[in-house]
Amino acid sequence: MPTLDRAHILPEPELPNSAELLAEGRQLARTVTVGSCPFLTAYDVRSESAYKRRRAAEEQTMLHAQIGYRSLAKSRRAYAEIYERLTAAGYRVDRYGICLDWSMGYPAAERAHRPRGTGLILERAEDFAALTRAAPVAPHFGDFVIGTPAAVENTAAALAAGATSIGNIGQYFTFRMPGWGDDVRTTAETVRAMALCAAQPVEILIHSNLDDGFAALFCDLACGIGAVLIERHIVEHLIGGRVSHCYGHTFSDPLTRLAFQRALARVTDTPGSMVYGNTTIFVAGEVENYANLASYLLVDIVAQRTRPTGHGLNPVPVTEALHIPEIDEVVDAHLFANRLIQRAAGFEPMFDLQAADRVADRLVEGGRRFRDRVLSGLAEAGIDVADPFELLLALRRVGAKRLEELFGPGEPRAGRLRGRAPVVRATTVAALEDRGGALVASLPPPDREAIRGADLAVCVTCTDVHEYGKILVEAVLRRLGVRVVDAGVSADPDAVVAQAVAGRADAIAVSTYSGVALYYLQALRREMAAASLDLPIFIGGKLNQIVERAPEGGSGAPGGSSSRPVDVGDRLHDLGAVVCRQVEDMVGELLAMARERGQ
Ligand code: B12
Repeated sequence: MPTLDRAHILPEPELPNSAELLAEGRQLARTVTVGSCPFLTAYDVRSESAYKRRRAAEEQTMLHAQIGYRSLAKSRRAYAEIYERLTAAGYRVDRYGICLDWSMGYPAAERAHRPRGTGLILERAEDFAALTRAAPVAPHFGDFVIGTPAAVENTAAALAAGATSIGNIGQYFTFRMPGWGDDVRTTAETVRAMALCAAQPVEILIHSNLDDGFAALFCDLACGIGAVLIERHIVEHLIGGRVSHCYGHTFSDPLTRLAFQRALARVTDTPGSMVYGNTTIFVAGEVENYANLASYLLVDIVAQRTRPTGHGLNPVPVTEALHIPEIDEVVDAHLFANRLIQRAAGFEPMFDLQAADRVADRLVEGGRRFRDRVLSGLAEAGIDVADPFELLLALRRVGAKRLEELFGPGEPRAGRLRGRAPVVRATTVAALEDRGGALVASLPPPDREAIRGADLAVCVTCTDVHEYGKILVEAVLRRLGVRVVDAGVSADPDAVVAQAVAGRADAIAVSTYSGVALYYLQALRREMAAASLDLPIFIGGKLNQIVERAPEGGSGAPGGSSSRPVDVGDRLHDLGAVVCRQVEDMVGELLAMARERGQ
């Protein structure tokens, strides 16, 4: 396998200087400081980490609710109402994860004409404080603040609003906003923003959701612990801040979920931000989702009781897979969680913590090996791994898959995912591969052979960080003998068209989840017309968008003021796309194409 080379990773003759970026961030800390907010006042603490340490010492289980609606008024109502209703029921919500829209990552001055997703947009710095003023609950600005081109301005607004937990380093590594290609600026702003946090007189938790970052894509869970160690190296050793980790979305196996928490406790003593709900196991049925909720929360409750790490636990509303949960649904999930915490009191003796610790041993050992190999491999390639800017940008550009292939701690094994036997198998990517295999195996053999014999090629892409739909589609195509032309992740339509042309694709497959389905398809159609390319388009995922009013002149730019996204499947169909609610819909079309070719 070819090794890494600086000339390919960082070809720019000149890059921003880390020492200057750090100095600028520190300088800014003279004027930008942590403002007051009801949470800090009510609990008489200077930061959330002090609160977390206190609660952990009292052996209290903390809870995290995720909120963020397009409308600020509704988000403020949620901030107040969830707190009031849980307090009235005799319970407590410790923190709110404020789910900003991804378009908040564009610098404010450039936001007006950019696309938008489905989340909360705070137009002015005062809006951050208007939200945190609404109740004595710790504000956690965990998305699209640090790690984006708007990192400094958003971090300053979050600090001034009294937030002392701000993220997200995980997103820095994987997220790219549509039309934004300047990763040098994104990285420079990220380093400045982290220096601004590190220079505060109170402890700021620089949050990283591992699942938002590389961890969701690693096939070896030990690489997730490796990512924690690499991020500690950057944030704590090179920048002087404190990094606080979140995991959970993709941790579906109870034993490894528990083991990961215990491994994390061994490699860092900074309080964790939250353990995210296991969202990837949620299905359409609300009743079934109560079982899903209980299955992962019980593990998390026992984990915190037996080894408190300061994380808030996140009960995911049972409607999460269907829509952005309403206020009532968030309250219900928290009532459920509080009751479960009470009922879980007698469960600890039934857990085999030694079994979890044996897995944790392997995670920690493998994670350390991964960190060491990544850092020495990058150093050999000519990257200065003591320079936070260089190291961040190099990691982002090399990406999770290649890092794991080159430096994963597992033994090399031909034919395995990433070419290695994992130290501890991560469930998600492997499960998608298995699902793809099962789907193909279930097809009638003549259909499989017809597609196999047709020599088809499909250009596959996804519009945002959600990559699982793409991985599943690729797994199915590969097993059907269809050549995959990979147009990458978070790819802009012009790049997809270029890739489809270069790879002589017979169709384009788009997976999309970020609430821009219509906008994206319209842009893709324009690019295809410009390149005189006429191919079938398969589109699947979360096919919705906030549409303010019927788009005029066919521009389709996403609207702003209405609050809920709507399904745009019919409109995608009218634009000539094959709307795929499941992968089988694409397979049927491929079969028709294959038969046509065979005639
Ligand atoms: C996993 C997940 C994540 C992971 C993604 C990991 C990764 N690297 O891929 C992580 C944690 C990173 C994530 C992040 C976010 N997420 Co998310 N995420 C999900 C989740 C739980 C599952 C989506 C998924 O991957 N499913 C797996 C696929 C294989 O299954 P499926 O969706 O059922 O798809 C089927 C078909 O649609 C089809 N299919 C899919 N694509 C295609 C394409 C083609 C061509 C074909 C033929 C078929 C096809 O295949 C499947 C089988 O039939 C959904 C909620 C849900 N349960 O759907 C939210 C969800 C998609 N996320 C959401 C949001 C808002 C976000 C964030 C913006 C939140 C935030 N503010 O931070 C961030 C994104 C930014 C970032 N960098 O962090 C929202 C989207 C809202 C909307 N559009 O209305 C959802 C719906 C959650 C919610 N209820 O609010 N997320």
